[in-house]
Amino acid sequence: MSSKRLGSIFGALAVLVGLVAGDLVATFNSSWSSPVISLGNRVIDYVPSVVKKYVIEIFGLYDKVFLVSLIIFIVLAISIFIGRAYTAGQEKKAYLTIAAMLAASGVASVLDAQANLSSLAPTLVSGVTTIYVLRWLGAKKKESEAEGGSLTRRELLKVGAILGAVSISASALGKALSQKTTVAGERIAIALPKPLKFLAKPPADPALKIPGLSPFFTPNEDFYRIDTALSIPNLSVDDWSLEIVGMVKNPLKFTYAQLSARPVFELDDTIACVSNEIGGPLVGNARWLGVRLDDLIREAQPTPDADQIMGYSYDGFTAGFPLATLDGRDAMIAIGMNGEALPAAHGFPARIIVPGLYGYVSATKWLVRIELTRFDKKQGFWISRGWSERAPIKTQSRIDTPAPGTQISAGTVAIAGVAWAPTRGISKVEVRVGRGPWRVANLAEVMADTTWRQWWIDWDAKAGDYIIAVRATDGDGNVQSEQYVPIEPNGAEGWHSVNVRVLV
Ligand SMILES: Nc1nc2c(c(=O)[nH]1)N[C@H]1C(S)=C(S)[C@@H](COP(=O)(O)O)O[C@H]1N2
Ligand SMILES: [Mo]
Repeated sequence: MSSKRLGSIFGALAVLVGLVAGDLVATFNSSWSSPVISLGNRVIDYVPSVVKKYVIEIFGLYDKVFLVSLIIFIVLAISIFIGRAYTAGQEKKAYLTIAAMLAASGVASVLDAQANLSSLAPTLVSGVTTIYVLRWLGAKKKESEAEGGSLTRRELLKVGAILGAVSISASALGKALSQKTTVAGERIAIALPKPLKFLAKPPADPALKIPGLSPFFTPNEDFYRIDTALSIPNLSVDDWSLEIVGMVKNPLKFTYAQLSARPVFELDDTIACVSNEIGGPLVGNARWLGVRLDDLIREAQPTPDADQIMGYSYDGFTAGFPLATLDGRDAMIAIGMNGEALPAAHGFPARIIVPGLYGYVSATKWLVRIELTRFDKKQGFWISRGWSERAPIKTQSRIDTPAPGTQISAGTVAIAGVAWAPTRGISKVEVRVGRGPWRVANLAEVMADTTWRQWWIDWDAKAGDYIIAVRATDGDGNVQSEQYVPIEPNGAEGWHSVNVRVLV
């Protein structure tokens, strides 16, 4: 085998085993992260302002995997370089490159939100392991050469198998350890406090009769997830606390037990992401359980010049909204979602929910601190990245069924979907098929203006190709406008439409 090739394999093996070792060590302490995750976190911090247009691609549901893969790919490319240098006898070059990688990873690690100096541990372990494995491989090679031959394919396979087995067991051990230390079990065991008054059960859900229509309550496992977290924060209620600080006369601090011992109430509220495209899936409705935010803020006694409420996540994310938003609406610190403790992905153990505001300016998950401050002093995470400082949810409507591009057979077809405009409510939804007239759709009964409203209409479909469009009117009488406006900087506008083919 050529020395170059051998070098590539040595480098890749050494760095891979090093990374696995770093990952394993990262599970030992909640303020430590795997080097790859820390590097990814820094990409998320700094890249969006440069490639603003692609933010949703970066933070969307699937592309975190892409980001992590990209980092691993780059690291592997560098590791091949390291291995080749080492086997070519340029040990200094190899060590310097390793040192540079460690420096990058070390800097990335100490910049994590909960990091301290000890957070360098995974990086150091990765580095030491990499160097150790590289030297071990180098020694094996020399051994074979001293015996007059060179490392055979067979020997190399053996070496690779040993390292593979070590890595696989180490990462399995890491998984087992991190599962043991996750709060999954603790979350299930939590008995949520009872509200003074339970909200009534909503009227019969039309989605039961209309296939394809979104159910009124989005099940937690289907609820959209958007955040900048590469690994979901794993917070135990035993260590968790929430402080209310900043421009207040009476700073407050609550443990989980103290917070959930306060009066709690239920709220049916639809939350939406500003990055939701027309007709997109980044919106959901839930029955939230929580503590009134206005009561807490009043108790903290904001100073007269405070004008912004900033939520801080455990992982460093921030979102701020006007103090004046607390105009009597049911903003809350939520601890429950659809009858369960908040799922880990949705902010366990506590998050903010403010009816009528997009998530990026309000809905801080893994909430640990609320700061009263001023807009001219502090900006939330997305504001310096080009998104609007104030962002009420715009009136939107979506066709759930028929799905775009489907072929349906002629006859009576249900056209149905959801429309939302929290906190204004929805007063009318109209549907247009082809060049036909706007027809007023049936609206599900709802109990609050903070939720979406399901709508449906029967269509006597005849053979042909059609474009179906929908528009909603909010509770203030404003009709959703046709003019397309992109999601940046404060939410998309325009009508949702789908094309369908009706067959005879
Ligand atoms: N800690 C934290 N909270 C966050 C975010 C985040 O990136 N980190 N994203 C916000 C955004 S942009 C949205 S749209 C909502 C989404 O909430 P969900 O994931 O529960 O649907 O959470 C908000 N809260
Ligand atoms: Mo969002």
